[in-house]
Amino acid sequence: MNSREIRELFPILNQEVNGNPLVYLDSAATSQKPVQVIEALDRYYREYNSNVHRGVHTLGTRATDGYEGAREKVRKFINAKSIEEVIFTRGTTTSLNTVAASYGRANLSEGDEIVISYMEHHSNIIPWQQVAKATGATLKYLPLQEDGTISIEDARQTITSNTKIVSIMQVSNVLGVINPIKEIAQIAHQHGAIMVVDGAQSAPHVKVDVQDLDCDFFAFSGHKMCGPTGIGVLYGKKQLLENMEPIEFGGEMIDFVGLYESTWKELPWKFEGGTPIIAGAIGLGAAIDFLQEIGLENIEAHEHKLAAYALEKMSAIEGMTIYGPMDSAKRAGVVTFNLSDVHPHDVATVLDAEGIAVRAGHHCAQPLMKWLKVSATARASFYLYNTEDEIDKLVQGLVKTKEYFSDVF
Ligand code: 7TS
Repeated sequence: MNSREIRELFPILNQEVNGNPLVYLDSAATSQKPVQVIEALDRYYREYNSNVHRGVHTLGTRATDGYEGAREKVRKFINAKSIEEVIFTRGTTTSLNTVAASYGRANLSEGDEIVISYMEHHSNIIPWQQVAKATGATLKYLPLQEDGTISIEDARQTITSNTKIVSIMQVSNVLGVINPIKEIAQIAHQHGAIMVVDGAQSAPHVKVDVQDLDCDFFAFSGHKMCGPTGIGVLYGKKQLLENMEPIEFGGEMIDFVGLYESTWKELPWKFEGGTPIIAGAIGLGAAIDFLQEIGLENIEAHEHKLAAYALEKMSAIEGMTIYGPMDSAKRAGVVTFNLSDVHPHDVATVLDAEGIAVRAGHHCAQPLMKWLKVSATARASFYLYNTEDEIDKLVQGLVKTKEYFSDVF
């Protein structure tokens, strides 16, 4: 499938915004959805909407098959050993909070250390701050190199025998850098710590193999990988999940309920209290089918090409500051920048008038903004449906922005 054929599968892209063809460069916030996913959701609600795991009736069985079939698709997608290791959640945020609240609270005490990095998303910072406060553990930050990458040497220095949990993003939503998760997991394991991976920006863009990474937990969101909002995944190694307590209690997750004591279902259902996100999971399954048809290696190669093109064209604009490594091999399809003294919100507003959607702000990474010594940045992020022609439009829009605010240059 060429990129024009891929674009045609995304109906939303075929529209004008403010009188210009839409150029959607905000996929790191949420990706657009192909017809396959929209139709899978539509089919579920029109043809077999029903609750799961309870009915003998035909619709209930079809819904259960759809929901559990999606779990098997996720298992294959990340190469987990069994479906017991695949828990459906609301998204990356819920997945990381589950690990912190369940594993963290049970396994941390005073003197223990949790290691994260300066580039983490708030979802991979605050749950650890909270569990550190509750248990007396200490939160430690892996420093960044000057270009925003993590060095193995720094990981060796920061992770010690006191470290119990290391939690790092695989791909940064701001700098676009791809972190050496496999090597960091090895260091964590040498010290008896577990490795948690925030895969929100990697699962959509690079081939993920949780067994090869040898991570203990891996969290990601469906909506950033062509799936619906409200569905995500927590992968965890079976022996860890088996020893963990659920954090939500109620229907669906129980085996037996007495007046004062109850017991839980087996994995993975003990972590899925309440009516699950049935349509979401089915939609995510359709998204995975779609991504695999295109091929993750093709998506990754396409994004590297776009990132290289964008870095080259954007860095030629006078007054442009691009954050993160300039070597496109070190990054995925995210380019974060500031244009001279123009506030990033003004940059995004002028671009929006041209039909170009970028994000401006702190990108839920305030500690990283502090490290970069800025309060905010603008960010263009690419996915399989973006083209070099759209990057040309972005560059033209940025030149226009510069002219518009020429008094500040
Ligand atoms: N981790 C990373 C690395 C992310 O980029 C995001 C969302 C999350 C966690 C949280 O994911 P959620 O699906 O639970 O919300 N990142 C962004 C972003 O960069 N712009 O908007 C959301």
